Amino acid sequence: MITSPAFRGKRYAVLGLARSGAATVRSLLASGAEVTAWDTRPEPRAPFQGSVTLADPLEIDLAGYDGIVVSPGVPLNRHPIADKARAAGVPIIGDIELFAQARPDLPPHRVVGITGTNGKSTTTALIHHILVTAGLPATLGGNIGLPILGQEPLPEGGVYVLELSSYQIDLTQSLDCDVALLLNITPDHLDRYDGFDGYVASKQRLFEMQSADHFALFAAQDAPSEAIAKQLLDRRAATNVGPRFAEAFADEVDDQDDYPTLQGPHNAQNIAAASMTAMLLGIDQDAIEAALRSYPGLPHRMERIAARNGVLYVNDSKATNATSTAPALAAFPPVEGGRPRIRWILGGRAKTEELDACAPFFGNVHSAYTIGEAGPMFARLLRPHMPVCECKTLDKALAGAAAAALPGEVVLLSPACASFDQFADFEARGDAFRAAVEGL
Ligand code: UMA
Ligand code: ADP
Repeated sequence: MITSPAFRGKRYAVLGLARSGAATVRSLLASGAEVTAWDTRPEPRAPFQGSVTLADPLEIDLAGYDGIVVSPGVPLNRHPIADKARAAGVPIIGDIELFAQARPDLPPHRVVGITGTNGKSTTTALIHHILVTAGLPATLGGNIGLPILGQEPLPEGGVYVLELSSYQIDLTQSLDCDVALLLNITPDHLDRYDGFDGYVASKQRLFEMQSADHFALFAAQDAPSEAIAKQLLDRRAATNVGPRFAEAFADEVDDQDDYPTLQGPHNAQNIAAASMTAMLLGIDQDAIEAALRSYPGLPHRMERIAARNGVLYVNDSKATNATSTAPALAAFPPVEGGRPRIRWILGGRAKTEELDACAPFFGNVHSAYTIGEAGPMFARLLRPHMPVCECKTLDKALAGAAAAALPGEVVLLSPACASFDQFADFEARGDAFRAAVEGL
């Protein structure tokens, strides 16, 4: 685990004791800090009985605390802890900020921070794979599921590759990434922000924390990315403050056919972004290409689970918004002169009441099978374009799609929704899909 003398003798309140909160408490205790910890659910509190003071930070006097460490899943925009901490003058931070504060005592290293609406985990894992293949000590963590404070410190010359959600950036004030990468920005997580502008501003803060000899890398030419890049360029031109500017272009990716786990137009963006990051870190082109060829891929992202009776079953459970589902639909066009071949399972808890990003690829879909809360809304949107079965549950949707699918077709779970209405998370949803396919 990562610990730091910077935390010794300090007092922290930790709110949220799931993955990141639990790792935070362990690191703080091992560093010699005094910890008050809380989770609204009793189960995550249980392991800390006896080792910390268990108390709700909303119920205690916060005077004298050095920080309130909040989990990214706590909705700061509406949770009363935000006002209470402000009133007490105690900073609200997250585990990534604690990592940033621990950095001066770690062996000399570099940090890559990856953010964006879609493609973060793929690109984070890909950058990590390139670095390790090239022989550098590297570790990955953050929003990809692995709290960074739970990782072993790297030896000198190591690279920490951090996937950063906007929630995590909101809780971070001093992370100066050697390379900060913005993949793309489209509407997402709007329940946590004051409109789309608030979400964009959150992403922008990653670059505002960078110093002048570091790189801000942009991989998309969408309007919000360009606006952030322009502000950085203007600021640097006027004051010489802020990071150096770099860009990656998906349409300059050659030989994508040689990278079997990185197919589809969205992965061209991920390849371009990861390759440019590696170049900025000094990795040579041959090593980068070798790693692109051997990248094993991540589960739940366009994961080919099985081929049964000529029907391919694909688990893209991680596609939790319409923009991330669009490339999955694009990846299976009709075979020459043929009819559409996707049987599309979608639905869950919708982020927005539309499927506009997917509309250009409706012609690739034979029929839709809707599930979850968004099922009726999606059925209404899709009926003018394709046959729709309102199946309600994943099991029924898969059974219906599998029974009807003909050889050459693809049964695709790419839900364009969060999973929380019916599953613990996207991984549980993808695992349920896999189990159901295996049981066919
Ligand atoms: N809780 C309270 N009070 C509240 C609200 C929540 O006590 O008012 C407690 C909950 O009971 C729960 C904990 O706080 O025990 C929630 O913490 P969490 O949801 O932050 O869970 P972690 O396991 O710590 O996971 C977090 C990230 N979760 C979120 O951002 C929602 C994980 O990202 C990340 O991998 C992990 O830290 C390790 O760094 C997941 C995610 O879904 C993958 N991210 C979102 C996404 O990708 O769309 C942003
Ligand atoms: P994130 O961690 O940002 O959620 P992932 O790499 O886990 O991103 O991919 C999530 C889903 O988004 C995948 O299932 C894939 O369909 C889609 N996706 C991946 N990369 C991109 C991209 N660059 N642009 C748009 N969609 C993408």
